[in-house]
Amino acid sequence: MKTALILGITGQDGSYLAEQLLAEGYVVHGLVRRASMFNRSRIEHLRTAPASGKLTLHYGDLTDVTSLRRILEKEKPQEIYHLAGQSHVGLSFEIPEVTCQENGTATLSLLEILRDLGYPVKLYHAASSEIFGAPAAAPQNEGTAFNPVNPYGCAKAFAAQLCRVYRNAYGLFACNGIAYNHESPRRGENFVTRKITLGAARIKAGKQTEVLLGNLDSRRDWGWAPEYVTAMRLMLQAKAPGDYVLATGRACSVREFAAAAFAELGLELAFEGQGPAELARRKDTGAVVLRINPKFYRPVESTTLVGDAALAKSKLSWSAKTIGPDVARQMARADFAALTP
Ligand code: G4F
Repeated sequence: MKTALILGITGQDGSYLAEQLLAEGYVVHGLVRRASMFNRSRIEHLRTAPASGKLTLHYGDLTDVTSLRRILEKEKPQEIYHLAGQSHVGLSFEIPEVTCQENGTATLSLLEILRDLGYPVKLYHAASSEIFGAPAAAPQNEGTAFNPVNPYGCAKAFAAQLCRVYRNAYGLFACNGIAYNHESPRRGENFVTRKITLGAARIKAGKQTEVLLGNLDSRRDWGWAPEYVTAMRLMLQAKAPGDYVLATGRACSVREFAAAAFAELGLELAFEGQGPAELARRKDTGAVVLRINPKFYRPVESTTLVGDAALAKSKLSWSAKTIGPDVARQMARADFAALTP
């Protein structure tokens, strides 16, 4: 029986990964930050499920090296999935130091613990397409040069490169999953996809009147989170450690994503900036207006982020199945279903 430790188990990816590992028969340990309010809604169902005896949560923090070391020495997981840290790119401009401590320095501390651990362990590190930032070419693959354009991307690039260093210098089985955006109904509500699908669902249910967004022309390679966590597990079952791009290979704009989500719920959508005459005409038909608020713009936007996951396909037999507008439709349906008894 394998034992895994998930850092970031209460997040979107951590919760799906815990489900998949428990279904595979793993014993799963998760690190949970102590907070005055419980933040375990995404894994609550696992704590009452038949396999709940195989799930143990530990209070701890990535930045608390001693407690992390203690948990590792006691539980001796063969696989560690490092998914924790401040993951909002826009917010990383506001809190760059916390972002770099949690995503950068804390990863280095973890690597240092693993270097000294007296038994073999495999590490999955959640790197990100944001390490490429403003890449010279699209699509990007594992050989594309790092060129981050925000504090979050800088921290992830630092941590991803250190995983490579520890792999080469100390033979650590460390893998970087260079994941592009991956979404689901468990996505945090301040990421653009969830903001859109939850907004559409609430408008449909008469609980909200408009959605305020930033850059509608921004394009992202959006996939389906449960598929991406499968790739994380597969990476640690491979014979040798490596880095893998996880992506759909297709990008769509925020505007297109929103159009798909709203259409799925039978709502007509008008975009601010469509021109006054067109906007007035659409409003007359009862269309919902999607408004722009400059506060959601970023000082610098990442560009042309679209991934080539050919290596994951050939080495892990993994490919993304759910792509951009389909992700939007599934999320919108799930959000509306959750609002309507
Ligand atoms: O949903 P987002 O905040 O995701 P972003 O910045 O691409 O980052 C996500 O994916 C990365 C790659 O996998 C991860 F590393 C990272 O941790 C995170 O999971 O924004 C997507 C796009 C951006 O271009 C943003 O400018 O949507 C644009 N956008 C437009 N209006 C907005 C909004 N983003 C947010 N969060 N909120 C808006 O109102």
